[in-house]
Amino acid sequence: DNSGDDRTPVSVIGLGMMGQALAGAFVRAGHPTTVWNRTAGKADQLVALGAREAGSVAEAVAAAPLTVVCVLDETAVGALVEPLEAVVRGRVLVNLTSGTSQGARELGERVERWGGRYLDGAIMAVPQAVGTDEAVLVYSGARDAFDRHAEELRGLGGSTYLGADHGLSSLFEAAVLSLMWNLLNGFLHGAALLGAAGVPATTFAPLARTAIGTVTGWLPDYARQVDERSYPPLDSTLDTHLAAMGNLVKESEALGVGGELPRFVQALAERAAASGRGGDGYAALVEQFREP
Ligand code: FVH
Repeated sequence: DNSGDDRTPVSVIGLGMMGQALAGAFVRAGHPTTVWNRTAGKADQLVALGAREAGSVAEAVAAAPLTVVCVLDETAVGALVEPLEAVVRGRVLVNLTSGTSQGARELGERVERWGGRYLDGAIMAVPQAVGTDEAVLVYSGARDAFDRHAEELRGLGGSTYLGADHGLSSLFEAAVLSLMWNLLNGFLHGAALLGAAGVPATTFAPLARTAIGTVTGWLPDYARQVDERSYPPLDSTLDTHLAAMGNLVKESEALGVGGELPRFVQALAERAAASGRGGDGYAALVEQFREP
């Protein structure tokens, strides 16, 4: 039954691309939904679908036991939350804005000092995926608030509770973004190399997908080695990788393709080898990140 009669009212602060998608998912799931955005006009479509537009952030928060905030950055969140001391008591604030773990902890401390419950979260999905199982959302902070609103949050996508530390969601988001950017940079560097020889990126893409799949399969063993801080070579040694890294640097230079990325990778491996890890497996490079 999506009539809205028995559904928990929710509020959404921030109606950028992501906020619109979040509010839209709540409206479609039948939740009486109150929305607010700094700039007027962005609520119109949602209002046409049945949402109510609040005149202020405080009015929006007061309208529901659960408020989701999704704006540009944590500085904007800090300013929006400032006047909420009087209304947040007994309510749950979920912040899905990208930020830092320290910022999340400070905001959590502030909201809970005011008598509210705070969940920090991260969305690992594009707006189009919100409301489907393809969207991955993670939350950290007040467990009771996560449990109380599990059904509402589940309506936004697959939801995972990470732990009581408010900072965990931001840390997971940072780790996933690091992974994605490094993966994409590797693909784009490879595409530039092949492009210099006239090979289109579309020809490279299928092989790149296979290589990413192969690396994905290595992750469980690498993760175990990282946790155990022990790196016996599983496939090849760092010294073998180092030789091939030299080829990548040479190819990049010969073809006039930016060499910063391969030189950085080579420098990490050289440092590891110089510290006596040349006979270890690739996962030993984690020590170069742990102790830069
Ligand atoms: N879009 C995506 O794919 C992702 C994926 C995963 C993580 N995010 C994060 O979500 C946050 C919002 O992103 P967004 O895509 O909705 O961003 P915009 O479309 O640019 O909308 C930004 C909204 O923030 C409002 N805003 C900005 N500054 C302030 C402020 N000082 N006070 C109040 N509101 C502010 C802005 O309002 P307006 O410009 O319309 O008045 C928009 O509503 C972000 O953290 C992503 O990293 C997105």
